[in-house]
Amino acid sequence: MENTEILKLTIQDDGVAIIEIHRPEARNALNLALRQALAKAFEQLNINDQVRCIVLTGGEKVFAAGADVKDFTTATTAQMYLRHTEQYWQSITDCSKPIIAAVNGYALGGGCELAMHADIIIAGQSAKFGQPEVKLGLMPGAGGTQRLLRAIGKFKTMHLVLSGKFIAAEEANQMGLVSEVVADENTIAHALELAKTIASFSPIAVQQIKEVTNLGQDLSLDGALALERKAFQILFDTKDQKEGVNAFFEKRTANYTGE
Ligand code: DAK
Repeated sequence: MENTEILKLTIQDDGVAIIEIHRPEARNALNLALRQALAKAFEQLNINDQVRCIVLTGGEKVFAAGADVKDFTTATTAQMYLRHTEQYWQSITDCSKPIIAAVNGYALGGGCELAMHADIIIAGQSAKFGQPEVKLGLMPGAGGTQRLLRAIGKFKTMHLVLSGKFIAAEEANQMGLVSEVVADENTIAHALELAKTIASFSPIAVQQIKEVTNLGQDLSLDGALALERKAFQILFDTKDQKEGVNAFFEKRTANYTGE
């Protein structure tokens, strides 16, 4: 697995991979190189059978302060278009394995959007979330308006994206923007523990759950329920499903092989 100066990758024996953004001098701002490295990391981890769950973090101090605004000082519309940075975000969206964002410190702009690409967000108590693009004469461009809308509803979203204000982890938790708030020093450890638990389950069941939950939110209820039912039925053709049920009755820990 490739480690770069700005992105550290670790794959543990328990099936958990850790991606750590490391640009402390710029508060982990997401420049082009970082976005490309993130995309590559997610693509690699997605096809690595040893990896069953991914923890994405910015380390102990800051998650990410957004896009690197130095890139914005002279950029033209055509240049911004031709960068096609949506392809890098898409590599994260396309990852079939569960992603847990472990957020300490600021998750702003593209950083908040990055956290929202995860499936579960664990926030340290001092974490701060926000979409301050409006203060720069801009607006969110990597899903901020739309993912917030789906997570916290119109009025909380409008409040955040129009005011640019930062909110604390507990407020974000109450809104439904994060999954859980923990003590700052426990954020990464807690995310790793949760990832380990998820990694111990059947990877097919886990990936079906992720796929159906994500697809379902943009479908009609009837369509989404049918999708869920079909995915549920498909799992009966896996060895893991039989192993899970047998292990329950044999009062032992299931050994899921991903078949
Ligand atoms: N970009 C570049 N450098 C940044 C940065 C950023 N976003 N945030 C911080 N830095 C740099 C600072 O310039 C400073 O550099 P030096 O002066 O030391 O050289 C260093 O990091 C430390 O920053 P501060 O001195 O400001 O540190 P503080 O702890 O006092 O404050 C802060 C931390 C994160 C609250 C503050 O730095 C801040 O407000 N940063 C800017 C946050 C922001 O506005 N973020 C939104 C950026 S716009 C797209 C998709 C998405 C996007 C764009 C396009 N497409 C699909 C095309 C996303 C846009 C954005 O995220």
